[in-house]
This record gives sequence, C-alpha cells and structure tokens, in this order.
Amino acid sequence: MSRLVVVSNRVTTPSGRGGATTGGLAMALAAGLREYQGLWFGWSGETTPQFSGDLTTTRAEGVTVSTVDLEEVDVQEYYNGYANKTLWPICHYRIDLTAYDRSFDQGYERVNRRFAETLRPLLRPDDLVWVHDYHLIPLARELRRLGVTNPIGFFLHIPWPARQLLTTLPRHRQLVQALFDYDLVGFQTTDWLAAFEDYVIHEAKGGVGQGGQYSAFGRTTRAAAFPIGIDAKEFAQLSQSSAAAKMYDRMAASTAFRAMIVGVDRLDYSKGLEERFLGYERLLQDNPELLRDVILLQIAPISRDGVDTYQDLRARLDALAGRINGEFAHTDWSPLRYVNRNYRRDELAGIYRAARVGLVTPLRDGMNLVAKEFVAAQDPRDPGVLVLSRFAGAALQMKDALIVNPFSPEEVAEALKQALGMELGERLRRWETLNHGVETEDVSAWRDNFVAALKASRGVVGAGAAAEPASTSA
Ligand code: GDG
Repeated sequence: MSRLVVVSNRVTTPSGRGGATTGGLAMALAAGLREYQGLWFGWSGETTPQFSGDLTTTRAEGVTVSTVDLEEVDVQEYYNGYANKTLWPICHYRIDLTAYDRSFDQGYERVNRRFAETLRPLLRPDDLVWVHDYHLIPLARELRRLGVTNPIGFFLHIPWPARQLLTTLPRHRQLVQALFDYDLVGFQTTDWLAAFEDYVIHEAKGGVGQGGQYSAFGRTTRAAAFPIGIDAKEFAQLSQSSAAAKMYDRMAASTAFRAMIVGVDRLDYSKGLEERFLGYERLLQDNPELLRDVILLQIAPISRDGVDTYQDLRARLDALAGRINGEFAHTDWSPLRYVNRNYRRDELAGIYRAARVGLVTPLRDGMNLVAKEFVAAQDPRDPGVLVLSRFAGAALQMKDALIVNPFSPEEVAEALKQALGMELGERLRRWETLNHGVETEDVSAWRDNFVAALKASRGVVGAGAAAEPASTSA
C-alpha cells in the first residue's frame, strides 16, 4: 500500500482521543491518519532565529510526525500575515478585513518553498501526498520545481470565494494557477466547487471537461467536493465516558434544569458570535415568559490572538455579553455564560449532550464540525435540536436541522423558540436523519473517497484521462 504523506500548517500527534484540545482540521486529520501508517509534516508552532530545516520527528500510533521551526518573520508574514490577514478573510467573504500587503505575499511564497525543500528528501517514489488548506496552496508548484512527480492532492477546509471577491486579491491568477500543479483539488461542498469553476471559466478563460476535469493556464487538474465528517463512533463513545457523564451532571445541576442552548466555536469573526448574541437577545426581548428558564452557554476559546482583528472582536463580545447579562439577569439567573476557556473533548461531549439546543450560526464556514459533534453526542432517546446557519457548508448535508439566516436576529430568535418548544416525536425524527448522515459521511469516508480519487486522478494532469468524481453529495 502507498504511504500517505499529509502536509498541513500545524500538526498534532494522533493520540489522546479524549483529552486533546485542537481545532477542526487537526482533529479530522488525526482521526484520518491513524489507520494509514503515514507521515504527517508541518510547522512545529515554534520559532528559530535562522531557518535550518532541521526536523523534529516522533512516532505515535503508527504515524510519523515531522515538524520544522520557522523564523519569527515567517510567522508574521506567512501565518499571521498572508494566511490569517489575507486569505482567511477573503475566503470568508470579508474583503473589508482583508490586508493586501506585498510582504505577506513574499513570506507566503518563501515558507512554501522552505516546506517543499524540507519535505522533498522525505518522500518515497510511491508516496501519495495530501496537502491541506489555504496556508499551502503553492506547495505542489514548489515540489514540482524540485522534481517531485508523485500524485499530489489538495484539500481546502474553508470556503472558496466568489470570483468577484477573489479578483480583489493582487496576484489572484498566480494563486489559482498554483492549484493546477495538483492532480486533485478537493472542496468541502459543491457551492465552493461552483465558485472555483466560475473563476476558471470567466476569469481564467479555461474549460470544464468530463469527470471533474478543469483546464486553464495550459494545464489540467481534477476538482470535486469531498464533504468532511467527524469520527462519529469515537464521539458517540466520548459522550458516554465518565468525564462526559460528570460534565453532564455538572451542567444539569448548574443550570437547575433550565433549558440550555450551547454554542462552541473558536473565537473568530466568521463564526457569527456577535450576531448570535443579538439573536439570543431578541429571543429574550420577544419572549418574556422564557426569562429565567433558558441559558445560553457560549464556549469560545481564544484564537489567533496575534491578529488585531481578533483582539477587537474579543473586546466587542465582552461588551455585548456584559450588556445582555446586565439587561436581563436576576439575582438567581443570568441568561448568558460566555466562556473563553478550552475544554477536553470528552467534557465537550458531555456539554453537548446536556444541551436542549445546539446553536451553530457561522456567517460563512467551509463545513463546521461542531454541528456534527453536537448531533453525535445526543442521547438517542431524548435528543436536542440543531439550529444551523445556511452559510455553513454543513447545511447542504444537514437539512433536518432548523436552518437559519444568521444575519437576521428575528430568524435566529424564532428558530430558537421553535427548538425549545419542539415535541419529542419531531426531535427524534429530525435527529435520526441527521445522525444517520453524520455516521455514514464520517471522517473515514471523507479520507477514503479523497485518497481513492487521488489515486484515480493519476494521469489526468497533462494526459487528459478521466475518472468519476468520488463524491459530490454536498
Ligand atoms: C476549519 C473550517 C471545517 C472548539 N472549542 C473547543 C474545541 N473545539 C473544536 C470543536 C471542533 C473544532 O474545534 C472546530 O471545528 P470547526 O469545523 O467548527 O471549525 P474550524 O476550526 O474553523 O475548522 C471548518 C474544519 O476546518 C474541518 O475541515 O469544518 O469549516 O473553518 O472539533 O470541537 N475542542 C476542544 N475544546 C474546546 O474548547 N477540545
């Protein structure tokens, strides 16, 4: 069997199923790689005065994890800069927050070159290389320059922007052209694939062939949608663990059996936390009978604190949370618990299970794994209700959630009211369908579909052979 070499900006050791506190991409890859005995390569998260390419290598559960340190200027220009101040906002439709700074662009190219030069000697002839996310779009181009001929696939975890937004980016053509050095490009949903296609046709004046083939810039690649899932079995087991049970009891006692609504998100403007708080405030304003009977628990661990937009957001959320509590709280009840702390995954599972409603209202999200975790953690005899933004990639699969427009406080408030009052029969019916999807379209299916399509795509670049897309279900 070919070895799977996964490359992502940050890596995490694929062990410690219960305890790890990590983001969506890392959790998915850790679960995905465990069965593959592969190599996982990326940045250590540490800095060094002078880049050396020296590797730190560990082995865990059959996976070799190799990391390199970056220079401080790399972190500023590549990670905080081009990745988090340029590509992240533009891909989340926020050109108002997008920084167009040439030094960021240069740092991005430099780090991708450094990654390629460090990875190149580690590759074996029959390896399959799978590159992840917006930090590393030019990596295949750099590897090809160094003579790497292995199949290389790319998966984008976040949305692909509409052409009209993407073209505000200086050097957008170079960015898109770099995707054509991959054998396979994967998006979370058919919506993001369609936005890519629109660019290929109308901006790059390229063409779309059979079997998901895209031609532009004198090259051909294959692109398709591969909706990411969670390790549903593991998460359902976590929700039955003793740590989860303890957390469940603690939540039940601390909410005094009031209905709990839960939100869990990295503290990021794409997650729509301000709009969510305003929707909840609207619920309380419009439904005085709910006062004292409902609690919103928002868990929002601090994220990307080195970027000023995130510090500003944090200050605004602190003020808004204070205002809502000041407006509605009584001596024995406050409506909003806003927590910037990280919880263990098994504790999170207990929290999800204790909630009557899961409130997942990003303004734009590639997929959103929290929606799937909430469903997987529910008590099958008495499940809670998922309220989900139509702008999360997950909404294309999770049609039995209550789907809302997160920009409308009235719509969020109405959906919350409907969720809080929903009878057991309807909750069961909706949850069973949702859970079936979460179980079948899980992280293993995502990985296997992508890897199979990457193997099948060999020969497409340049040669024009076609194979069927592995998955276009979302
Ligand atoms: C990107 C895309 C896509 C959150 N708080 C805690 C904690 N988390 C975990 C959640 C979940 C993960 O972080 C968040 O995943 P999401 O998918 O919701 O969002 P992003 O981090 O933005 O992920 C997204 C994803 O990549 C995968 O492709 O779905 O669209 O933006 O797993 O549980 N985990 C722990 N403690 C916390 O306090 N342990």
